[in-house]
Amino acid sequence: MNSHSFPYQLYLVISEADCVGRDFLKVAEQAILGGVDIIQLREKKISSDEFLRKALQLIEITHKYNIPLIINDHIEVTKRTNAAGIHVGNSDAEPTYLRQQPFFQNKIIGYSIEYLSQLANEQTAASDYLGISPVFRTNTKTDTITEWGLEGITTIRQLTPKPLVAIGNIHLANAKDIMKAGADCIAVVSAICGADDPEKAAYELKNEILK
Ligand code: TZP
Ligand code: MG
Repeated sequence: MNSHSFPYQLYLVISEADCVGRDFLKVAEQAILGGVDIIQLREKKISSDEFLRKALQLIEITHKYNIPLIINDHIEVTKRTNAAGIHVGNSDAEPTYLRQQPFFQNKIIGYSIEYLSQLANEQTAASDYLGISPVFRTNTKTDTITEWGLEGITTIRQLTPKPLVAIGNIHLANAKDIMKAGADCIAVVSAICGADDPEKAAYELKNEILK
């Protein structure tokens, strides 16, 4: 089922709202120059047309640098942009439903894990990577359930061979510990979008997890 390798270690999750006072496209480009390997556009509370408009702008940049663009929870925007994949949560469209559609057969499907019981379900089997959501509580997303912590990553690592993407309050000081606990990749919003210098922030994070 999972035919994708996941050769990404630093994952930027971006929205215009998280890049206050800045051009989110510039933030994305700087982040790529700093070492981000994969980007997710996660827009909430905007119309589908607006979401599509932003995704079409962002995919020009990700194409330029040959970086995959993942769309959060919006099937139409994923299809209309022919993005590299989609990320869904526990209460969004199911990976099994997506995978049966020809369009998604070779796309990257990410699936957030909020309960340990999800690991045994067919949704996990149908996805290409799992989001450990959140590893630490964060103000960026407050409607979360389990705070997995480092122990949670290690537990999940022992239960599945799927690539694990940790997200939630990850920054320079805890990034390496998260990888050591068993994550394959770290995903951040504010550590890059909220940094004075997004390129430098990405560069430092990448260096930290690779060393
Ligand atoms: N899913 C779980 S936590 C989170 C998402 C989208 C937000 C992470 O943001 P930050 O600023 O990196 O803590
Ligand atoms: Mg969702």
